[in-house]
Amino acid sequence: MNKLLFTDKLKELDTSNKTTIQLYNEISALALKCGLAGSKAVAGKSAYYLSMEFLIGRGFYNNLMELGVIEETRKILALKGIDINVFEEIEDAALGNGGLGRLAACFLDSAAGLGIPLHGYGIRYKYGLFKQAIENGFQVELPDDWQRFGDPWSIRKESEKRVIKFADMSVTAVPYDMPVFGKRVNVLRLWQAEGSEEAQKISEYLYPADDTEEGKLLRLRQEYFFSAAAIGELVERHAKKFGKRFDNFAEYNAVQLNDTHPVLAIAEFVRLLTADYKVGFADALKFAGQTFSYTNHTVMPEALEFWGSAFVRKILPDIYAVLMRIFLTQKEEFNKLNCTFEETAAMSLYYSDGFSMANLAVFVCHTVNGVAKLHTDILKQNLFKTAYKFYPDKFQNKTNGITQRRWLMLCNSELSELIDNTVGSGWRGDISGLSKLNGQIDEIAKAFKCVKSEKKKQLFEYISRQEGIVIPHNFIVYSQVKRLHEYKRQLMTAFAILEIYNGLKDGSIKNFRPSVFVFGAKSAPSYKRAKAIIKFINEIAKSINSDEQTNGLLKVVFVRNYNVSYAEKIVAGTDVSLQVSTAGLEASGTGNMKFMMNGAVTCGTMDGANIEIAELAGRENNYIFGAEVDEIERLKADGYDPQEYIKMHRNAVESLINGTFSDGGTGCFKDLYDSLAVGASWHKPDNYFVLYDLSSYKEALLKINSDYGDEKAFAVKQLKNVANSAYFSSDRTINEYAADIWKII
Ligand code: 26Q
Repeated sequence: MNKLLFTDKLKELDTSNKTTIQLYNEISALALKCGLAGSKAVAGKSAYYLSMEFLIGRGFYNNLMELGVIEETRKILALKGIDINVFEEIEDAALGNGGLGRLAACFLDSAAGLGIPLHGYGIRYKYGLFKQAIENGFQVELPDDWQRFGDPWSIRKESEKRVIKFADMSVTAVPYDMPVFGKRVNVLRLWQAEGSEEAQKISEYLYPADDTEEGKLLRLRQEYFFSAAAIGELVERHAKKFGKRFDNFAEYNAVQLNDTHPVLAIAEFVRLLTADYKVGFADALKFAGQTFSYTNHTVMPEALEFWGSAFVRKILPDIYAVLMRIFLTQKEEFNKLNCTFEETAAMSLYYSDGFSMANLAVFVCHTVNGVAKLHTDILKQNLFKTAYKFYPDKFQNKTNGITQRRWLMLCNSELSELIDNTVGSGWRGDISGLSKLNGQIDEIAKAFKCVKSEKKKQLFEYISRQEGIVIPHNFIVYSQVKRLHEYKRQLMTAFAILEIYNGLKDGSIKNFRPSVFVFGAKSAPSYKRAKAIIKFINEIAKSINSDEQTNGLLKVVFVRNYNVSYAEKIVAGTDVSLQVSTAGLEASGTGNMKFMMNGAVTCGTMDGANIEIAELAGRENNYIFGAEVDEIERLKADGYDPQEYIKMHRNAVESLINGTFSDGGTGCFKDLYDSLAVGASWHKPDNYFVLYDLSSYKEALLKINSDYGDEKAFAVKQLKNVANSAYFSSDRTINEYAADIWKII
């Protein structure tokens, strides 16, 4: 990057009479040009991250920071009378649903930062994750037309387009490259579908993590479309260099499959090698095994991709044939291994007349990883138990991480400066330096408190502008921001708030310090109960916020359209991070890490990475409550009956059906009530143990509230979290992938 060239050009830029969008496009284009100046290709091995989602967030500030010119840009623009913050009106690209997509973005950032050649492959959706409006307390979805501001960070590579063939149509895949800046410049290559109207539909919109059958065919097309484009390109590039020799393919290419969504890439690789390059089937499958590795991100059965065989045969007959052939190979191998009938069934890629993408991935890939210690253990003991018995060496843990560049340096420059002033700025280059803070915590507790107050003030100002809710500066901030799902238990937080509110009203809770609960969450559009929970929280917020007897003590905010940019503000301005999933169900969580790094204590269950957070920052510096995995298993085995808990929490639970809150006549609150009391669809009553954990949750929240009274001691707890958060940098995670899975460092 030629910084001087950039700043000179920026100084020369005529900014008069230009709209914010014009300026945004011009400055971005300039930075892009300067940023690309130093990029170079690698001669050796590269890794490729195939993902249906990249939740990159706003590129402008992050890219300027990575290029090392954000401060100069701020100053130069200020001289021209422009506040750099005006570009916040440019919305961020939300090409992902949640954790899995954001992780992909953090990984790309870390790899570039570390100088590791890792490139992303995905889909350039015309519409990203829907924008969320709240009308009368209900979620309403609006299209996210993110390209309407232009897309100055992408470069269309017309000459590198490819044709992807389905039985009933051909589609052109046109690559758009987004550079990822750091020690080296890597590329996120997103494919756009072009051709007939039908063809264009393939990259029209992102699936909003739904578990419905609707539109499944289009999703299958999406998955094949981008996997085939990526694999086609890698294979062709290799063939150009080495002729028809593929025994060395894995010496140059490592392909990471981000969950089951891109797993068809394996079949496409085998199809290509056998059909176009005359490689024998067994060899092609062997080379695939050397090349591919698979990450599992969820144990929820409805999120594991399973394709009906008629579906696949109809639009991808050659892929169908390859899958069947891999299935035969599996059967032979399982016979040799003397697997029982049950064991064979458990590992088969083909059953119930369909294909399990998870079983295909586990069979072929050289490595399978979970995303937190507990999650990997669950994969070994439950989901992939049989495969673990026969192929134990395939399994690894890679606890997730987050990039400290976006999630600390960019979103919390005040805390970053305090760290600089305390231990020097070495941590900016090597995050492990954060741990030096451990020796100085007492000394900086007061200064930390000031930083937190400042970040809370900024958050409150933003919330007041966006949501029209005013929060006084002294409020403790408890936040639960993540996708809305029953297993994440936002409903449990809602009930806990109601009980605290009732306790304040009837005087049973005394000495309560003013607190605000901040929620941010999108629900999949067709997930009825999740949408009902959003309405319920909004009804509670309306009623509590307008109660003058208590609203000096308790407030509830449901922020609209929670996204990466909102998250940057919330993680910095939060005191207490709520991570309360049913034990065993949250694979890792990554929001928990962002909050920790910004000095929030975790109020959470022993689930996902919470366990590792509590281990590293000290259980005494966090608030762990609720049933652990063993206990949940036992409850399930013994037949859990929530009736006695419904009685115990009657006031809160019955507010769903006794008219305290209105669901606008939809009956959706009654559905929620039924899901707790009698079960719903294929769920047992209180399937996620909301009522079982509610009492201990409320106690934990009240304990935090009381501990907060000792300001110094509480700041020390928060700082202990900051000081021990380096492990959760995605730099550490990516180094582990690069060394243990891709073997490129
Ligand atoms: C499946 C079928 C049809 C349509 C959509 C989907 C689908 C889409 C997205 C299924 C799952 C997802 C996303 C899963 C996800 O985000 N998992 C999260 O991954 C994070 C990163 O590893 C973890 O931290 C979270 O715990 C995990 O929930």
